[in-house]
Amino acid sequence: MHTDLENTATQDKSGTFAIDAVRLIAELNALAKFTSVEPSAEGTAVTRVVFTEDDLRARAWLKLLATEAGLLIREDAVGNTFFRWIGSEPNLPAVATGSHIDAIPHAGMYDGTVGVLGGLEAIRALQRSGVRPRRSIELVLLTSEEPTRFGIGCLGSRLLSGTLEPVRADALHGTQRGCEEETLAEVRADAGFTGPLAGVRLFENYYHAWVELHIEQGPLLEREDLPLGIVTAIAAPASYRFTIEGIGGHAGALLMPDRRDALCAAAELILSIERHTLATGAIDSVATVGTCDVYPGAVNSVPSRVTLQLDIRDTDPTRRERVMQAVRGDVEALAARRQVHIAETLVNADEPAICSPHIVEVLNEVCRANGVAAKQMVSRAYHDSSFIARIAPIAMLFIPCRNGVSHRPDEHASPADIALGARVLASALGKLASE
Ligand code: HGY
Ligand code: MN
Ligand code: MN
Repeated sequence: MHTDLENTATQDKSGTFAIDAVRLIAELNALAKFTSVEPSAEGTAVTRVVFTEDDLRARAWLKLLATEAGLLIREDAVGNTFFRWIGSEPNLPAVATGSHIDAIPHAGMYDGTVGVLGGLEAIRALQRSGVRPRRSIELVLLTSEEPTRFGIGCLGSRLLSGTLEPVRADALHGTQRGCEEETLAEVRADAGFTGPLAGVRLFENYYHAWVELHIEQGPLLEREDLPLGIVTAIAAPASYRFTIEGIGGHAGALLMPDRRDALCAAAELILSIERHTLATGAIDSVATVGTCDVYPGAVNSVPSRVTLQLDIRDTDPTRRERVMQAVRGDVEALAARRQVHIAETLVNADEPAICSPHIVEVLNEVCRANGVAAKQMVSRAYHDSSFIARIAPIAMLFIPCRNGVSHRPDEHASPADIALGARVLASALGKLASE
């Protein structure tokens, strides 16, 4: 016999659960303090790179909160951490929610953390309401959603879903300057995560349903004055590394006609990427060269080697590939003209993730019951849900972020929007866990 969530006395009329917004916001502010960056005039700057002291301290703090909530904790070999509330029928596939707490350098305090702490508060709200879900409900902290340290995003969820080979993952080297020698295998072991990565993978339909709460990281909800978005698809991310090798030399003595300047060639390559992306005429085609490492990096030395990291995305992977083909044509011509060598390395090229129509409908039902208008939308940011989608039906809930800003210290979501997102999440998890 399982408790029918719909008739629980402690729910309010719309079948939703009271969120302790004060506690949730306080916990978000507390989590934001696990960072090494100086306070920024623009807002609460956070840098929390995976497996750094800040990350490990934040994980330990989160485990204390989860223990207080009576959740069972499991960590896998790459640090994905599972906080389970056992249901009345524990052998059924669980319902899960979660996100990430790692943050890129000088980022904001809401990207990922709203999904982790909002998910925890959603579970506590369900607990406070007195329900006992049929299916267990699990909060998941996913390791290294950001590509900062190892150059590939969603490391933990890729391994969970079998999208990244364990051997390749452990051999990944650091991509941050001065960390090129470290490997994931060493870094995760130093952080206390040992054991074979092959044991991380979860089987198909390990979860009955997965819902991730996240800030939109774009301007649409705020522009349309809507408090919630329901994601129907997640754009297809890809990333590449380009190494340009020329000939270095003395900035004074090496004459211009004799130069094979790697940085000038890199500049042409970056503009080629921008030009071909704009040329698609599609608003969903985006490309960014976010890092440019110049060697030897001295003002009076002609650059002999440059490494670029390209992040290119589209809702249509074939259109994304057409841009890459056009860039490759330019690369060939520019390498010949400038007599430099340009090597392209594929890091990842993923398909878009399609959300489960059933879970999308459950989210819409909950929004209707709460009298909340929600926008059906595509996510242009990628998320761990992109890869959980390979092994379970997923959907995402978005809340607005001020001016659509993210990955910056002035990233901001309002307490009211965060609380509403957690409230709708709680109701959806409760419904899905009673299926
Ligand atoms: O880059 C992304 O889309 C995500 O925020 N890591
Ligand atoms: Mn991010
Ligand atoms: Mn994120």
